[in-house]
Amino acid sequence: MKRIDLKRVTIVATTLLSFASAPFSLASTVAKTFTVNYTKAQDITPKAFTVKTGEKVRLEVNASETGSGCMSSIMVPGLWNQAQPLVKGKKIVMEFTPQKPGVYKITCAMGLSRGVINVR
Ligand SMILES: [Cu+2]
Repeated sequence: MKRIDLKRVTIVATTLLSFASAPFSLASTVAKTFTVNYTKAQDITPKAFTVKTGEKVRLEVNASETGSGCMSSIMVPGLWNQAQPLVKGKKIVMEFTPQKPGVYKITCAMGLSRGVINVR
């Protein structure tokens, strides 16, 4: 019969435990959640937000209609750089933590402005 290496078992158990607890201790919590609605006629509403530097923000976009043409995607250059397509019934979730104060535009993929996020 093989002898169980207790030291090794302890190391494995400790490693597993640290992985298990990591998502709770490392993930920062969302300080503010904003929900906006998208329609073709009104684009996004509301269109202006104020947040604090260093606080994690969650921006949820509910698309009531599927976007078409130029404004059919959404992004926040400098805060969320990957354009997301606006698709009816789908919720887009963007989470970011602004590091520098300033005025960040909410845009389409080409950079046309449709709203702002003021970071104080
Ligand atoms: Cu565009």
